[in-house]
Amino acid sequence: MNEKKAVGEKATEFVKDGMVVGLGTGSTMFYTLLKLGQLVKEGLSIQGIPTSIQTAELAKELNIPLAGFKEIEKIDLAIDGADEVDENLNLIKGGGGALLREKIIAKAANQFIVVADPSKMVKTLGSFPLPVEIVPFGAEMTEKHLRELGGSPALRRVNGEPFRTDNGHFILDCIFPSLAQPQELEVSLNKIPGVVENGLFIGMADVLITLNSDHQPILY
Ligand code: ABF
Repeated sequence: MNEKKAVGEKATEFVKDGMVVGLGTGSTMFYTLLKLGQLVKEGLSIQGIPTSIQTAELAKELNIPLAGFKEIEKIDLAIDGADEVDENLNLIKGGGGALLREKIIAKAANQFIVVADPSKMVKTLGSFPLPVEIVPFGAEMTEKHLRELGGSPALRRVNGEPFRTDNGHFILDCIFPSLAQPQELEVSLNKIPGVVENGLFIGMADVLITLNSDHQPILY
C-alpha cells in the first residue's frame, strides 16, 4: 500500500469550492496535488498558493489555478508534509528545503493540515536533523552561533556545492542533543543574526492526517 498516497489524498476532503489553499511541498503533497488536479478538472474552483517553485511547477502542469499574495486576502487552508511529528503535533520540516515559504503560508492559513505517514511519528522531535535556513553572508559565524546553542550543524550540499533554497539561502542541518523544549529553541534560533527561519513548527498544526494500524487514514 502507498501510505503517502493514502494520507495525501485524504487531505483533499478538506478542500471546498472557492477556497484559497496553501500548497505544500514534498513526496506526500505530490499525491495531494495530483488529486486536487483531478478535482479541478471535475469542476472544483480553488486558488493555490505554492510553498515552492517545485510545487508551483507541478500545480501548473495539473492546471491548478495559482494566485500570489497580492491577489488574495486570506488563505483558508494550508496542507503540507513533515519530516517529524510529535504527540502534540509539533513538527520538524524543511528536509526538502522549502521551510521558509512553508512557514509563511502555514502561519497565514486559517487551518493548517499536516499529511504524514506513520514513519514520521515520534515521541520527541530531534532524530531528524533540524533544517535552519541562513543567509550565505557570514555563514561560518552563523554556524558558530548554532554550535553555541548546542547544535552540530552541517551545511547541506548538492553535488558538492552548497544547496540553495528557492530564496537563495543556505541550509544548515543541525543535530541537537535534546529537543525537549522545542518552543524555546525555535525562538533562540531565530534571534541569531543570519538565521532566516528554522524548521520547528510549534503549535501550528491544526489537524494531522496519518494512518492507523489498519492502514486507514485517521485524523488527529
Ligand atoms: C515538506 O515535505 C518538507 O517540509 C518536508 O521536508 C517534506 C516532507 O516529506 P515527504 O516528502 O515525505 O512528504 O513539507
